[in-house]
Amino acid sequence: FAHEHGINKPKGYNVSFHYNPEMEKHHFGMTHPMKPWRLTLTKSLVSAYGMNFAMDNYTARAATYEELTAYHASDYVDHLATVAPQPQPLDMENLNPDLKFNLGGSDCPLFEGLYNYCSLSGGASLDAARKLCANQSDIAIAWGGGLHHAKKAEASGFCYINDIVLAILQLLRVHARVLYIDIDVHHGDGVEEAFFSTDRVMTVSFHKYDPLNFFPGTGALEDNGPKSEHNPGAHHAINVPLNDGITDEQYTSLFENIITKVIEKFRPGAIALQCGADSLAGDRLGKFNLLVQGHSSCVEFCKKLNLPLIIFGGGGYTPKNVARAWTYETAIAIGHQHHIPTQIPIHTPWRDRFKIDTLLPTIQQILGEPRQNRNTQKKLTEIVQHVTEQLRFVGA
Ligand code: VJV
Ligand code: CA
Ligand code: ZN
Repeated sequence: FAHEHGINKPKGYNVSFHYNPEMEKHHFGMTHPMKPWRLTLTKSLVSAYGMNFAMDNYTARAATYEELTAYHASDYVDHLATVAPQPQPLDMENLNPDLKFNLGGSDCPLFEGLYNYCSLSGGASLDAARKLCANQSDIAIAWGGGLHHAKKAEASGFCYINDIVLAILQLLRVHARVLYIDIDVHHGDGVEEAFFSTDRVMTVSFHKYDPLNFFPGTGALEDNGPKSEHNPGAHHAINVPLNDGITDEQYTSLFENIITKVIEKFRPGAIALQCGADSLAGDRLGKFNLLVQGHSSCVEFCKKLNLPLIIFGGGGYTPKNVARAWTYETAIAIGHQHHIPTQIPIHTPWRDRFKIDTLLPTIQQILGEPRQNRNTQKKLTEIVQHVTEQLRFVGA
């Protein structure tokens, strides 16, 4: 069998895939939008395409207590490790939230096996980061990570442990500067906050911004890091606030324009890319008009920069769309995107869950009618102008 003899795996370019099937066994609650099962659907589609033969596949281990406390407060991690799971709430309102760490409310419920789930997500991202550090992977993929809202001592927005921060801390051991890019529809506030005071990490988040109506309400264009000129982190947070309905064309051009300028000035040694799939059209929480093509063009662009690249998952609340995007992005990582059939393989487990039998559905297939685009060209030009001005303060 050609596959099993590694004939499909090009020598000299390594992609590693870090995944643990135990993650899917955890449930946030019946109607909670976060479904760990989307990781199983993704893995099943990646395997159905045979992509596993072109990558190094690792069963991710759980992160240790010491690894988690490299960023998180030990009293918070202790609490996560020992707190009793609460009975699944019957409705959205929860009467007894543990206010100390923002645990136990409807966004961040205390479900069975929570600590295991958090450690597995952290372990996958740490393994991925270490493969890059050791020069054993050119691209390392951890779809179970990307939980960008978690704070040092607080859960937030479906996130408990910030696996991205843990992974970037590893990358900083061997790279002077790391660029963090976040295409989840939500603001990457937890990662921004963790590296607020350093000039060794630049964070760039693209997100829907509507402070009163959309979570987490931060990430305005003008928020670029500490205002004090004496703080090295000043100007090292870039925020790209967007409105509903943005299209592939607008998003791709904005992304390439901004990231090109950022790379030129910041000159990172490695890139960490959070690929939250809730920025896709048809997401349960997000309201953009992005297709798999537009979303994945960000991955393709980052790959072409030829820097060590770690890719995380993140949000994504319509599992079939999440699996399509993350599968296509896996194909980009291994360079198979132009060679794979767009029709979902007949032998794909849970094939019927995809409803539409193509990997690259059109906006009409997904939504019928696209969402109204509330992004004007004028606003997007203003954003690029502001970012360009911020970057004048960055670099030698
Ligand atoms: O908007 C919020 C916070 C509230 C309080 C809690 N209620 C339920 C909603 C309003 C102010 N939270 C956001 C959190 C989004 C997290 C996104 C995470 C990521 O994609 O960036 C990275 C993984 C929010 N939006 C929608 C919901 N929460 C939501 C939560 C539910 C729910 C329906 C919607 C929780 C439980 C149930 N339904 C049953
Ligand atoms: Ca984002
Ligand atoms: Zn999100």
